[in-house]
Amino acid sequence: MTDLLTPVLSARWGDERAWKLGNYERAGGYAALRTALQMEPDEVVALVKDAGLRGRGGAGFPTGMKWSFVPKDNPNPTYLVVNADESEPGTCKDMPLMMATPHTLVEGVIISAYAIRARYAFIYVRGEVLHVVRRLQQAVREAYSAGYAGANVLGTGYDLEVVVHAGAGAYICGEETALLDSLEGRRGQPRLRPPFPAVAGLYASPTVINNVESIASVPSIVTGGAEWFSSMGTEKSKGMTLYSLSGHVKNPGQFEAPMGITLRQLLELAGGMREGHQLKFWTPGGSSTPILTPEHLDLPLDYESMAGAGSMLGTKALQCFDDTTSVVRSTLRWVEFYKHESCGKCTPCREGSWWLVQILMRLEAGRGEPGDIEKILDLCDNIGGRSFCALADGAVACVTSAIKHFREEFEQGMHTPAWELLPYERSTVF
Ligand code: L3W
Repeated sequence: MTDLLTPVLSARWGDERAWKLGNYERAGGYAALRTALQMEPDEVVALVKDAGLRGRGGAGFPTGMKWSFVPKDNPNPTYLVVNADESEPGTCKDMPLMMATPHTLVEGVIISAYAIRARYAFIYVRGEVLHVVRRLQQAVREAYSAGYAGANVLGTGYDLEVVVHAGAGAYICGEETALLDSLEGRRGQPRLRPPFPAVAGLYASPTVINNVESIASVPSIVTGGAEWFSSMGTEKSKGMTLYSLSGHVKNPGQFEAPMGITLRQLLELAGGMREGHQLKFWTPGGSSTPILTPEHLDLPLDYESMAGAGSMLGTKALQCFDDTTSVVRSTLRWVEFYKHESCGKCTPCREGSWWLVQILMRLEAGRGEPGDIEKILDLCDNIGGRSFCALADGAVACVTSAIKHFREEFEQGMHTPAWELLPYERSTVF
């Protein structure tokens, strides 16, 4: 089974002090930057396009295509922003990457900024993770002293400033336009798109925003080539990627494997579900992606197959829940999170998530009222797709999919509390 693993981004995570520049260089680090700097910026963009890299932050938008949207004749500066505000429930791949080998990201930042002709790059890190902020700041300092960043990068005449910026702990700031507002010093709230950031982003200038894993994949593409990268994965979802397994599995953690592997294969790598229990439901990419069931265990984890099953690949945060988990209770927990994190700008999301929590609370307590399920579905219909950003869509995706697959558990909420329905309700997760 272990031959399914393709450690590239995670290859050095176990090495001693892998975060230090010297160790990163001894393992071949920054060779990709030297190669890229000998290419024309447009050649680097073409390479990433040919590789077929798609955004690893959830939506899977083609990275090279996004880079090519940056207008060439714009008088304003172009910016590169890395979205390191990882906070989606279940999502936990970017933080270990930045802690273990921060230079993979820093090298990716410098190559990507060069490709889009940016002279300023920002890494926006989630505020709560001070240890990650410090680790990145140290890596950026090391890159400056070695001449990889700053004025005249490696004597090529290319100047680049790299700034590590810590957010203040709001989930909404992981939404790209709210992140830009926050970076500009304002309260983070989503902007209406279009215009997309690639055209009018930070300070209304062309801005490429990519997820940590997307940018960290760039050095390996420069070194390995487009053909090597696109030889992994499926026809439309290329390359290797980090899958995060959590929940009731024996050995939770990060598993780097080609796109298109199945959850059944990943579960074998993770030692299976905990002893004596069966998988009941799972998320393909954090709580914003509709839940799936054991029936979907053999579906390839790629963008197309997940969409075909009525879900989405998202951040590949595979949260696995066993038969001791109440679907009603876990749905309530997720919606409480979205209610708390709603920025309040759009009424359907701000008010609707509050109402969802009220109804789910009484269903969880076995005090549901006739018509509650229909009320929930009607609310979801009026929340999803009716706000500026995807937070509202994420908030309802877990609810509608839970009702679709486990309606009878919600119906039982009319008379029986969730904690009386399951033999092992004191679950380790919920
Ligand atoms: C230029 C166009 N650019 C699209 C760009 C756009 C963005 C990217 C994807 O949400 C999902 C969401 C979460 N010209 C463009 C264009 N772009 N059309 O492409 O855009 P979009 O709108 O498809 O998605 P999004 O708003 O970026 C991302 C899901 O990911 N998700 C969230 C995870 C949260 C975290 C976290 O913890 N921080 O990662 C998980 O599944 O629900 O559906 O850059 O500008 N015509």
